[in-house]
Amino acid sequence: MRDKSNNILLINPWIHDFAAFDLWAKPLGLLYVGSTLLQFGYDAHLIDCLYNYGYPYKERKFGKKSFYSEQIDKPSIFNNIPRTFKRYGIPRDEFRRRLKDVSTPFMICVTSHMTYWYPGVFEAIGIIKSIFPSVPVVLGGIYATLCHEHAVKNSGADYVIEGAGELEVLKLADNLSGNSRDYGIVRKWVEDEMVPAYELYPELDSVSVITSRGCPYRCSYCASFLFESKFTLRRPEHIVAELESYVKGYGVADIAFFDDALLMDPQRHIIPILELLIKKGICVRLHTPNGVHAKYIDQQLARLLRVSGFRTIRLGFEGTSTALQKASKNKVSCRELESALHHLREAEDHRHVCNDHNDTTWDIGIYLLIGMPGQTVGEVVESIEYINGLGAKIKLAEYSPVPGTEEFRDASRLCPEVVGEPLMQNKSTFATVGMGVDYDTFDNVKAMAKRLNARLRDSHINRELS
Ligand code: B12
Repeated sequence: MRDKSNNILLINPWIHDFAAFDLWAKPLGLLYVGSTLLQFGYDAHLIDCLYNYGYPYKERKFGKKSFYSEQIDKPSIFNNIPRTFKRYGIPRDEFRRRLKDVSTPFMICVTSHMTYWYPGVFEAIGIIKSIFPSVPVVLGGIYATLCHEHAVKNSGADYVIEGAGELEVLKLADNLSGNSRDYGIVRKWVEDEMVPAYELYPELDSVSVITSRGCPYRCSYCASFLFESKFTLRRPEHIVAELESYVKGYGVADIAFFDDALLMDPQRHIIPILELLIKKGICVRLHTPNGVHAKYIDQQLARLLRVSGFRTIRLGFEGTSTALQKASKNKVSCRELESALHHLREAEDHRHVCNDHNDTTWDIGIYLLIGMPGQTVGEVVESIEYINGLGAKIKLAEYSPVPGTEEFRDASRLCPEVVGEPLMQNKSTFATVGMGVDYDTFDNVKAMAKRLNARLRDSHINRELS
């Protein structure tokens, strides 16, 4: 064993973007990496630039938050976008102060999320290097995986690791510190026992969780398969024990599921999870900020979602165009969407497990992907009107071209810059330059959806009052 520092520093960097909201987001990948390091003998310390650490933020519905933010200069490539650009997260000086407060680590792990958020990653690495010039910096996560070469060339990290990082980081830490061990044991623990290292936060009012890895679907616009080629489900008892520990141990009020396919194989997975949550009387608001598959929502599942305490449900929908439905390998048809909505509405009369809560509303919205290559404005408008006609809330999701996906090829033909410059993969940017549709048109489409949602809200309120 080494006699030097045993400390590893974990960093969740800032977001640089036009907009960012905290949908109960925690850097899950980094927390899993941290959990592995802690389990196998290292000390870990976390600086999460997106945690508020006492800085002001606005509270939104169901514990959602706005991040603390400061306006910064736009990268020049965004000059034609008439919106302000911000650094979301703690001030730079706070980050510096926190780095100086930790005892010198022997390795620093930095995570990354959206590919187009790399400037926040680079900024963090630059500051880290100015304070700890000789400590190796390891970069992993979504950007590091999807834009590996870009990260190797430009990030300033000493190591850039692709894909799942638990084992790789432990091997590297062992290597740097002269340790050796049986990685079969580690692999087994990662598969069966691991939970994210939430103990690294001073306090928590919400957490995000993942109950499965990978995705059995191969949607043409999604890169999930590049992170995990296999779809694996965790054991329901293990998941419920984890959720219970957050509610009882930290007193969290909100839990968000970050799975790619939460409802897949319902009889084996989500149904036993929800039944167990209900049986144990665990009272917490549950959310799926990531869209779920409407086709699995039948009467039984809708009631269980309701009774177990789900408050935010987002259904993924590729639009009314059959060509786009095909691009998602027919993940959801109009008929399936209508049927799911029907069951969810019918389930609304059921009380959920926290009967002491006065506010029992649930927030159901339908994600509609806009700005896909080949998608026309007419198709988008038709889909918006269709969703509104179903009496459902429209949540527009602007398309981000994701490297490694089938759709990326088409996107790069329309806008070659997306290949070499990840900033051009920003969902806001693409709407402006990529598809030959101008920014105003997208703004008008967004305004239309907003208007229809407002009208729908008013009609619900009127119905409740009458
Ligand atoms: C949950 C999720 C969200 C959540 C939360 C996001 C967040 N801020 O955390 C919500 C719903 C908010 C969201 C929103 C969006 N998302 Co999203 N999301 C995901 C999803 C499904 C899971 C991410 C996750 O938490 N995985 C679980 C953890 C455990 O995995 P992980 O973070 O990858 O960590 C592992 C490794 O990466 C690695 N690792 C991580 N950190 C580190 C650090 C070190 C040092 C090392 C060595 C390794 C390492 O090890 C970890 C453990 O194995 C991914 C798909 C996917 N499967 O990755 C898409 C994904 C990231 N999202 C994507 C997209 C397109 C979007 C949206 C643009 C969709 C839209 N149009 O609105 C928005 C963008 C939001 C914004 N403000 O710009 C794209 C990426 C786009 C891009 N260009 O980067 C993905 C890849 C899906 C896709 N379409 O391919 N998303």
